[in-house]
Amino acid sequence: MTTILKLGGSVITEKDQPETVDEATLEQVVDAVVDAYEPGKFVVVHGGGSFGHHHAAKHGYSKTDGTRNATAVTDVHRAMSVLNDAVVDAFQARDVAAVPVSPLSVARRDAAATLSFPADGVETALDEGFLPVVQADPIVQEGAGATILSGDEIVVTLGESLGANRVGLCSTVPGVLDAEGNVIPEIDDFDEVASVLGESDSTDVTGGMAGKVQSLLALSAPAAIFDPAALGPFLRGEDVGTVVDG
Ligand code: IP8
Repeated sequence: MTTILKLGGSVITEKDQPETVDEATLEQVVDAVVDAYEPGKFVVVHGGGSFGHHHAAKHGYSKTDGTRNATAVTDVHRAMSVLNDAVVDAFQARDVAAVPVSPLSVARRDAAATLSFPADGVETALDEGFLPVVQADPIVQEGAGATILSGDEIVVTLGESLGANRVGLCSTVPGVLDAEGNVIPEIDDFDEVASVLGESDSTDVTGGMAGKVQSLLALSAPAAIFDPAALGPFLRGEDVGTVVDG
């Protein structure tokens, strides 16, 4: 049983303060993972929050619009690596053998924007008892320079290649909300919820909740979107938040 958990950038950073970790929430979510942790069975992915998105926005590139400016690539990558260090260090401080994984060195999109992210390094890391902590990152794209690879896309591609049984996205909201603000328990069709999937509330170059749901509908395994309060129950096997099952 392999679990892939994405820690949303908005959860573990102060999204409106550039390059600031939300230390209290990071500690809280790492504690919840450590309580359920089994070596070789978990992959953690994290998004950009205030470390990645504002650099990407400043340089004018995104998941779909590329750049050939090398500084644009390194500005985002280095900021994301600082955040990755904070997550890895939080796990190591709890005696979990967390190691960093950076897609920039191995992933690419082809000219049709189809993603390829070889997972053999992550698989070997799992077999060796490590906890891979994978950062959202810029990656190269044929014909476009570099584009942003979101944590949601990483969850989907690794979820497929590792045959993950449980996929969770820990977000700042308790799930996908309907027009009245209630959590939608299950989504299996994007068109049914398109009208309520609003814009993200901060600078977000990868599509906010709509992008999240679209990515997750492409995944074979069901994926849950929930907030930090539901992380412990999710890891204990309970149904929480919104389940996206394409
Ligand atoms: O926060 C994009 O990942 P997300 C992060 O998962 C960057 O959408 C590098 C801007």
